[in-house]
Amino acid sequence: MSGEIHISIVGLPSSGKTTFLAALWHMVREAGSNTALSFDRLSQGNYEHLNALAKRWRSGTIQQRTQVSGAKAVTMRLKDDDRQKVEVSFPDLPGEDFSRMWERRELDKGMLETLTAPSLVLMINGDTIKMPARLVEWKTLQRKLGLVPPEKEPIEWSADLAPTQVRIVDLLQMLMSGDLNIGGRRLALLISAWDKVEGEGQTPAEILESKLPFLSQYLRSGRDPWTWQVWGLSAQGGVYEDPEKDESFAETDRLRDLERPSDRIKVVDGDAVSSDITMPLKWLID
Ligand SMILES: Nc1nc2c(ncn2[C@@H]2O[C@H](COP(=O)(O)OP(=O)(O)OP(=O)(O)O)[C@@H](O)[C@H]2O)c(=O)[nH]1
Ligand SMILES: [Mg+2]
Repeated sequence: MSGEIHISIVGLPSSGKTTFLAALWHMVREAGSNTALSFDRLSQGNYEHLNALAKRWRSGTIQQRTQVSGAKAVTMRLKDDDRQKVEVSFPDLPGEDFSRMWERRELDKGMLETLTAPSLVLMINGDTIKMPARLVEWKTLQRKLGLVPPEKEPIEWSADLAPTQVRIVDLLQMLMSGDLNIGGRRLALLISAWDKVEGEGQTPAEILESKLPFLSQYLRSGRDPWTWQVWGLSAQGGVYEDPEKDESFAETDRLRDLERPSDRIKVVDGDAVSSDITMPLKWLID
């Protein structure tokens, strides 16, 4: 590996993209941290944005929603153990862009470069997976709870009622067709907010299988040439506080009390757990 590598981070709104970048930048800059990819040197560019994200992350404050007009490309110069250098650029895009792509079948020309990157990080927030409700069960439950008046109007279909995995599979198929089809690509699937799902005692592959069976089947079927792997990622280690809601949690205090901020991070690969948030990136560019 050498030169410049474009890695794009894709994911629906609030899937954890900006938090991932914040934790990554903090960790490669933290004194004494030991990661598969490490910080090489500053190159020309604007690090203010990354520094601001990392500062916010360290303080235990949730990231602001990325604004449609506020998309920023960030570039990091990293190196691996063999001192091979790589310049990784990640556009920090708002999830709304991906939602819009799905809902309106529109492709913003400005997103073309992002969407044709040979390596993708796909984030899915493990805490907010919208599961497909079996209609029959749903109806029965509603009736039992007395929520359905006898002759109620059917609820009109709207895009935001669609299950997470339906949107994701469709996005992945769009990435493999038409102008976006550049052939085989690598996909690192990160199930974020892992601290919220780990209590279920399942591996990331098992969560994929049980909570996102349609996505799992799509990827395993090999219908589209993805080389993929799944990780669990807790980029915060737990809940962070929203200053707009005046939140203050004991859990966040505990995270702030850890000796090194990077001790908050958990990257889960099968049964193996580490705090090396660069592992999925290392896999992507190897
Ligand atoms: N518990 C927990 N929550 C997390 C973690 N990582 C992200 N979140 C939460 O997920 C929400 C969304 O995170 P963001 O990083 O802003 O998501 P995004 O994909 O950049 O969202 P947009 O900019 O709107 O597209 C926030 O409320 C975070 O606190 C984590 O490791 N643990
Ligand atoms: Mg964001």
